[in-house]
Amino acid sequence: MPDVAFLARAHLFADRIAFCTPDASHTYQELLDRSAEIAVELLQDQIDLQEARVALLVSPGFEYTASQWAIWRAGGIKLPICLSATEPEWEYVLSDSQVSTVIADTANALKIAPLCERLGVRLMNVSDIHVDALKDLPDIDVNRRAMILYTSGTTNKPKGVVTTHANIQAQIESLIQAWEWSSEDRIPMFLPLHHIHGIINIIGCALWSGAMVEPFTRFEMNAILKRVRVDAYTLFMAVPTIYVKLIQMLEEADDQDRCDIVAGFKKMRLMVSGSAALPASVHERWAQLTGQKLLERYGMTEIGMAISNLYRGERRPGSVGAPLPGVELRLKMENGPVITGENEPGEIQVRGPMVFQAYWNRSEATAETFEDGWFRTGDMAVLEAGYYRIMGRLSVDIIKSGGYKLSALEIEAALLEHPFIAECAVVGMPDDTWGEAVSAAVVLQKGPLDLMALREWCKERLSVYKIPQRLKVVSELPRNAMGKVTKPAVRLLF
Ligand code: MLC
Ligand code: AMP
Repeated sequence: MPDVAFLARAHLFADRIAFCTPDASHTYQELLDRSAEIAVELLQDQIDLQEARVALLVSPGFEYTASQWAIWRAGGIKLPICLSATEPEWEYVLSDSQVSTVIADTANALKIAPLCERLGVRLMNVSDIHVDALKDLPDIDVNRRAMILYTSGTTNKPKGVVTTHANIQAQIESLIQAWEWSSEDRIPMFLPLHHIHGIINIIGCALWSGAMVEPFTRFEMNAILKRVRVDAYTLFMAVPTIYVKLIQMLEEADDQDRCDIVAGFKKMRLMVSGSAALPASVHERWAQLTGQKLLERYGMTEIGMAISNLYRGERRPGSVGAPLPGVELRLKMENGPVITGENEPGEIQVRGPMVFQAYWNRSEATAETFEDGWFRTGDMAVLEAGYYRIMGRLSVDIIKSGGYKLSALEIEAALLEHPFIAECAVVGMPDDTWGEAVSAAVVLQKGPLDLMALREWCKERLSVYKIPQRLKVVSELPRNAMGKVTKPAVRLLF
């Protein structure tokens, strides 16, 4: 069986800069050396981690990636976790995936130490890792499991999406071919590194190509724009909310500022939007302001990227384009036939080497999500003049806010723990900035309760992007004859 290829790729670019920040830059050789050191520390006296789960709680950048490579080189499975999650959310993913070790940087190690102690999980502070002697590391088969990403869905709790090294390679190679990545590329990285957008499309593709990444701890607009003004980047990848925020900023900027920033965007060879629907109006406004036609693409944690507008060819506002290299795609009616023509909507189903292996420890959920070997995305689309247009989701319980996928059921379960709340229903309402805004209708058993108080209470329990942005107190929830809450009617309450 062939070995994983990321190490061989890195050797090709050993002297090139992989990561660059205002304080330091690091070459591919440094990544190789540092990852070997961390791998030795991870292994202690073992020769292979044999797919032990190692959680990663490190800010984006050189140490994050060196730790990721170390986990892989030592034979483990990488589990990146959300830096801003609450302790109960961390506890859930660490327990569900039976993590053996957490690698954290100093700030995050302090935060997660009590939980690690309580769960009996080894905690390694990456800043403290210095080994005197390296040792042989195991050969890693490409079909070994490499990563678990937790994704929210139609169940109350998030599920772990397991991908192998082969899946990850297929996801990366498809994008490199479609978008013509090269070692001359330079890209800012400001998305969270516990989701595929940042992990695969940005860091994964960049490092496979020998390109340079400038990491930011979050979307630090001013710092990023400072670099855009001096033509620091050839590529830019973001979620629609970020383009909305950038448009607002450009519209408010004075003429000179706008001119300088726009000049930087104009020179980039490609700007991509994804993770949520890009409204055609945002696509058009961005083109008016910067001359750049955004390339919209469609993907999902379970499959990587599946559909993309063309790098050299049409970029149609409101459409996601055509299947990417290596992706087999079909539209199918629920409990009905496969759609063969255009203009008939159906569920997007995907097959190919990029499709994930399984949900961690959930064989039933895994089986349910495949139909005749095709992965069911749960997204509806229609083919129009050769391009796919996303029409929405089969489930009303999935919300996309600022590119994060959220489960209405998970948020409802948390809200029901509030001592004042007797019943609740959560929906995503259309929102110009966030795409959808988490909106909660509640029936109180005690009161009063306003949005500010509810948000404050939620902060201990839910990541901030899951916390309701709208609240409606009602005397009863709309229900059908069976007594089930009807979400379309809940939407009408807002
Ligand atoms: C931040 N806030 C959010 C939010 N992000 N609220 C709702 N939804 C979100 N997504 C909150 C903040 O906590 C803060 O709350 C207030 O909104 C304003 O914060 P901000 O500082 O202005 O926001 P910012 O930090 O700039 O974050 C916006 C963002 C971020 C868009 C940069 O949400 C983000 O990085 N999203 C990308 C997520 C992602 O990578 N998804 C890809 C999944 S993979 P308060 O209370 O403090 O005021 C996938 C597959 C695929 O989908 O196809 O790619
Ligand atoms: P996640 O599960 O977090 O990986 O999010 C994947 C989901 O994001 C998909 O199932 C879609 O619902 C949504 N998505 C991703 N890209 C797009 C896009 N370009 N347009 C509309 N929805 C998208």
